[in-house]
Amino acid sequence: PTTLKTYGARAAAHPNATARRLLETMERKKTNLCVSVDVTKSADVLEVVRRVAPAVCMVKTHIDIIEDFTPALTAELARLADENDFVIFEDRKFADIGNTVSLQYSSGVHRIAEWSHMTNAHPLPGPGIITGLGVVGKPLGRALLLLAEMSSAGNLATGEYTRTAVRMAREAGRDWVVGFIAMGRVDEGGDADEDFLVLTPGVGLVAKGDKLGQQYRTPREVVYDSGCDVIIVGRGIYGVQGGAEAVLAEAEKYRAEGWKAYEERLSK
Ligand code: 5FU
Repeated sequence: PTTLKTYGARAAAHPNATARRLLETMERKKTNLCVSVDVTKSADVLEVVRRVAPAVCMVKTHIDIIEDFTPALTAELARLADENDFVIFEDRKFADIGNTVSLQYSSGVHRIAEWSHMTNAHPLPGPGIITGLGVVGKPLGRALLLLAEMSSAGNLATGEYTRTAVRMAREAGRDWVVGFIAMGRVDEGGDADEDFLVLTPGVGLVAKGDKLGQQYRTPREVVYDSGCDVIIVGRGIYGVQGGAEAVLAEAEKYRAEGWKAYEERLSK
């Protein structure tokens, strides 16, 4: 199964350029940590990203929360990604018909497809959402994730919905849909050479949740027990007390925990 293969071996066999880049970076930097930079000023985003860069394989953005957005921000993020060897994931959660999402992905103020290596979509509207985003993203070598599950209490992405999301990903092909937002290995039972990435938010070493339904598990629970590939951590890292120094130290703590859990999983 996928969970017993190294990130490096998976990189070598992957048909999608962005998935390959991510898996190679994970192997090279020994990190399965993605930091979610959910702050609302451009300078603060860049400050967090510069701090955590050595510890991450990926930086996740919500570009629509930035109050002072200009294209200089995304240009600088793209530059930092190349300089520091990480992948950018805009957590856009597209959820409309194919024609609309292709416009939302390519156009508007944010022009997401220009700078974000990876993005994600809800399978809710049906396969047209995958095709519509693919018209824009495939020629650029981008990658798409489907939200098969969510971390928040009471969410509706369960059971048959989750199974249908996995079926939609298989039908779309791994050269475009490279994996899932999920809480575990939703892709069990696939072909031997199938390789989906599972990226998992709701990760924290201290808090168990927030007041708005977020639910946290530890890196070990996510990577070792549940077989996920990438841990996504937001407030647990950028929200830590103690300023900029403490942010990198905290990121390094999550990186070490996530990597240890991965290494132990390989010899399960
Ligand atoms: F798809 C999902 C999900 O199911 N749960 C999430 O928490 C995405 N997220 C995102 O991960 C959410 O929008 C935040 O950007 C991030 C988690 O942040 P936290 O501060 O670690 O709770």
